[in-house]
Amino acid sequence: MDTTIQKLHAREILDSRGNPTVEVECTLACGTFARAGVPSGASTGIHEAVELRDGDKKRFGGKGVLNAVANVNDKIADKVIGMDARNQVLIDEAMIALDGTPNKGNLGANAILGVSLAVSRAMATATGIPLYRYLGGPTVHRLPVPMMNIMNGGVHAHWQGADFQEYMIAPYGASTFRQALEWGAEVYHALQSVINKKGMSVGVGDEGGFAPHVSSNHEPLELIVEGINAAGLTPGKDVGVAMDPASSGFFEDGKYLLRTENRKLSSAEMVDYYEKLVKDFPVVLLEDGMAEDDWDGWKLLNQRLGGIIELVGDDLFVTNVERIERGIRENAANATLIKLNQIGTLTETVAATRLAQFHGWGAFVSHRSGETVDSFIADFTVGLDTGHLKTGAPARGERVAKYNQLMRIEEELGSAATYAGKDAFIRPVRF
Ligand code: 2PG
Ligand code: MG
Repeated sequence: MDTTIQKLHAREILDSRGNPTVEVECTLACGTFARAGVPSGASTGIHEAVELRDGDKKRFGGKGVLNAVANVNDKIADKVIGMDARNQVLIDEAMIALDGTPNKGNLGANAILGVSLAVSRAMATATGIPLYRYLGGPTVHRLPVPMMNIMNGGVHAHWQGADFQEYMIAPYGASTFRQALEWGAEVYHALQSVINKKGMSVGVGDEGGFAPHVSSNHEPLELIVEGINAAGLTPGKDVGVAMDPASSGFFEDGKYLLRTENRKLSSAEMVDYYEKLVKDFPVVLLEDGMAEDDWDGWKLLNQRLGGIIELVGDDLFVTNVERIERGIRENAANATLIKLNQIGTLTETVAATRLAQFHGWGAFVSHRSGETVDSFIADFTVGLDTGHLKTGAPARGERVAKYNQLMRIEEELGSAATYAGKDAFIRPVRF
């Protein structure tokens, strides 16, 4: 079978927010064809790889990606066509070298990632091996806990809801992935009724979670606990909760600014705030509790809560091995978020995931707030056996595309499939 890359073609498509993004198609000499879509964040960390946007205000308010598309169709195609799709690492390295910057600012991480993912999917398709198995090998069999974001705030709700960006449910008490998803959808709908009955808005944010006006950042947790109970499940036992405050977004002049509560907190006070939430609610995971460069705040948070719950760095680590290494050295967290487009190639994303796993850290795979229907991260999560992922509410096509793919994988694995459940989390002390 000839797996030489014969053709690469990129185009501009729309993402789930109606903004342009990159889609790449790859054709191999044997005739195999595959396509990949690139996601896009809103609460992007300042240390992330560069998402190349045209800046031409006459198109999409400057958000066009025609330059990134041209970079694939011209420069990257020139380099990569003729290479063997078996050599993922060499292909990714060739693109990194061609870009020549530390942050992919030249070609754009959105251009590079589209090619990286399309090539690996083409190779998996050519071999007839499902993508999750191509990525993970013959022994993969564990389905992740779907961390469903059912209440949205922060920038994902245009600062109309809570200051905290994401409130997730973790149905770790289920016995299969399918059951976990069923519970999640039931809680989502029960929460909708709870919110509706209170006369609050049931409009949703960018990731499909409800985004009503609230007067504090613990109110969403109260509503969610009510929703879990209303769905006939037990908070803490069947379903836990998790949060991504995305606190870099409300860190100003060295203080955490909670607009809904009219309060400004120091790092130490913010840690106290989280400690109380963890005491009052069945929280199992907290992502980006502290801001992207507040290393001292992170260390304090990890001292206080790192032995009880999973503390995930997103903007802090940006899927970058150098930043994760520093986090491990300085004991600043116990888990890292994993987002393919924060770093820009499959090879580097796998390296970041493995680094965390080798050190006993959690690796929590994530979608972006701007998504396509590409479900690559579903296969990636099973292949790399990360035990948990977040990909939004159990609603909206671009979010359920990933959850539905995981149900297909579970079905295909049949009796070999297991569900990560409580083992998904790095600090099971809570349970
Ligand atoms: C996050 C993500 C995904 P965004 O902060 O974790 O939920 O948001 O894609 O906007 O960075
Ligand atoms: Mg985050």
